[in-house]
Amino acid sequence: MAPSSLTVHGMALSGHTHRVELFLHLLGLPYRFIDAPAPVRESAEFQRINPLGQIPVLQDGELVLADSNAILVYLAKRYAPGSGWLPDDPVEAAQVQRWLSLAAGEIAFGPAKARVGARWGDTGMPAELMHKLADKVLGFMEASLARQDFLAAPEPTLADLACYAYIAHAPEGGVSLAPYPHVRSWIRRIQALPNFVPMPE
Ligand SMILES: N[C@@H](CCC(=O)N[C@@H](CS)C(=O)NCC(=O)O)C(=O)O
Repeated sequence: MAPSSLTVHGMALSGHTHRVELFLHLLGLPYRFIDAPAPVRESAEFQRINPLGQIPVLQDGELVLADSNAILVYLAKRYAPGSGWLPDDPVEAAQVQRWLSLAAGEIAFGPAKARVGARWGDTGMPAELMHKLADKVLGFMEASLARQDFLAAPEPTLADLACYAYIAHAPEGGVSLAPYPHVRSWIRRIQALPNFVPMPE
């Protein structure tokens, strides 16, 4: 199905935004990007499209959809139905959901928050907790990627896209990837996908 007109509200240094832009690039879907820094997100106009005041938000014609992982699911179902991005196999589908939950939980509050703390200042979370979450999720990722090339299935899925940016950029938050060789190989495999776009350093 051809897109009506896709718009992403986001920020270039947001890993949540990056996963959406990455998937749009991998699918070859053109879109308009609207920058939404804090003053924009706090405006009444923006809060009409996402009352939580968060980016990313996708607009597709009349549809307005917030939450990066929800947007990935929508794009897969709408523009890549039946593809491996969101597998039908019950176990693989469950594994994708597990990693989407980790992306919204341990990864968001671990390595992603540690990066925010290092780059932009106080996160309101103790550094020790962020690093503990990062170690926990990276250890689990390392064990999973020792068994197969991608997180949820033998081929890349939404799970890999949702987890990529904040793991690849974890060193910006003082989280070293040196102890995780399988994670580092996985990062290179994602970067080798056709039409991959990086998140700026
Ligand atoms: N669950 C949301 C989280 C998005 C999120 O935390 N976005 C950050 C930027 S990376 C944001 O908008 N923060 C502003 C705020 O929470 O007020 C998603 O996956 O889209």
